[in-house]
Amino acid sequence: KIIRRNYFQAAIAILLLVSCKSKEEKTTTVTETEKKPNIVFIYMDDLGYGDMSAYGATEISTPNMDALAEGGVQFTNGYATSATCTPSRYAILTGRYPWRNKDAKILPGTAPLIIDTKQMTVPKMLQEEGYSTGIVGKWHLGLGSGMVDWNERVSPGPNEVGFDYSYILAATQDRVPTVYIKDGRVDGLDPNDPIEVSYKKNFEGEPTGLDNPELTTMKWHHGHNNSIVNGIPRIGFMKGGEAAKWSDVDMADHFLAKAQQYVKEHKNKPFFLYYALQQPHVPRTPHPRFAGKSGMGPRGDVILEADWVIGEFMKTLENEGLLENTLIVFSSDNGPVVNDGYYDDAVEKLGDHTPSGHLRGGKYSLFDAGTRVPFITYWKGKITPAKSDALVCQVDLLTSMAALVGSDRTGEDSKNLLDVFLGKSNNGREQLVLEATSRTAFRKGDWAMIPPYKGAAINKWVNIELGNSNEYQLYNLAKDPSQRENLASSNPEKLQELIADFQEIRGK
Ligand code: NG6
Ligand code: CA
Repeated sequence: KIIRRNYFQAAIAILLLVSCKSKEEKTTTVTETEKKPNIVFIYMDDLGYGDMSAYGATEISTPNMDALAEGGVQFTNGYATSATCTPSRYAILTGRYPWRNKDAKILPGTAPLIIDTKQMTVPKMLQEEGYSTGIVGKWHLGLGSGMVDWNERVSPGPNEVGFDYSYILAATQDRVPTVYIKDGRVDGLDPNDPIEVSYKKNFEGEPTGLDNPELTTMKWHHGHNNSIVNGIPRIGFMKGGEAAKWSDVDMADHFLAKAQQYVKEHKNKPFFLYYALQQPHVPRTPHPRFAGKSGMGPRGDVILEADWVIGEFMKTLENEGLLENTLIVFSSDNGPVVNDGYYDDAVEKLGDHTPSGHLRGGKYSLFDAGTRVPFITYWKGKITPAKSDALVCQVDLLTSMAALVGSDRTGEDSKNLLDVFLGKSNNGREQLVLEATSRTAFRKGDWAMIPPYKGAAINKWVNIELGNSNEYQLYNLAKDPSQRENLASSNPEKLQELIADFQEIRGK
């Protein structure tokens, strides 16, 4: 009997070896004998290409973000799909261009979930490969399927599209409901003080930013004049849920603690953590430890706060012995904006800082600063530090991460750029469709093409050039990264080439 068992065990061992071998040939990166790496996406909200010292900022210092850039691959042509949040977040999770989904635009806090629960996502793919999956931070992809009762479990949401654990803010820091939601339930809700939320009308007797400016500690500039929470007027109306309301100044610490706890609790099994910070989106509410520290007003202060948070999070990975087995992808969901609806000194105290760096435009823009963002991959001991000018996009992460962990899942618009992300190759994408508030443009090689669009050239509220023009625009980004010289009429062949390729993907 014993001998038979030994034979049996030996046979299994041989089978395992053989299957390892064939897997190895197929994928190269992770063999069955190696523990699969943890994957962490650190995703900033509205951090611009020029907001980090590693990307050229001289007026602000971001040592912890820079450490990722200096120890990893720092991409200089790394893109979000979109110049606003919801569509970029849709794409990073689904590997699908957001303009394929008509609902992928800036969502109110009451919008239904816009990811189909049958859709493949990064966390679902990783669940299939045995990963624990968690999200901490900003969601902004909708919740529920229509009429949400915030006093019941809200679903479908992150848990239904691949996350085992979710601790989120529903939409944005400036939108109601201003509460955290843990696995679909409002955290800390007192059942005797139910929450009501509306984006249509106020609840009787509730103060608003419009009617009660005397109750606000931060003044609204445009929009943002509905319900007041913690002295800050928000978008949308909310009543009740007093005990569950978040503290804005503690949000960074709060999410950090959740992210650290997640890492500690899941370190024995491969995990994926999508850590979506809220900075430097409005309202900018630095913890008092950081208030005034940048000399640039709250926008600079929350960038310093976020930098500190990232340093603390990295320390946790290090102390838990996980750094050598964790791939970190750091990026931002869209380009920068200085005044996004509140008087918060961001404009007055900006000084010589240029959040867009040398790029044109910003958040909401089809010019490059709308979508070209800081983009870094970091893996201690595995990635050789380098700067890469390969064209990469967040939409590529699904297929690339699948290749990393040995899954054959792919995303509809997601390219396998694993070797580029690991710094072994410089062969990025050839082309990329860019999106800004439902308009699209095209990048191919060094060239950027913006079709004609009606609408204002500049959004005066936020003071950003949107890219709208009656003419086609064509720029050579290698020679003219600031998109100053429109070459459409002097280079009609290039223009036609880009229009044709663009239309093939985008449809006419
Ligand atoms: C806009 C808001 C802006 C910001 C943005 C979403 C107004 C006037 N402006 O509608 O402040 O919240 O939506 O930003 O309400 S994003 O980064 O989540 O896309
Ligand atoms: Ca954003």
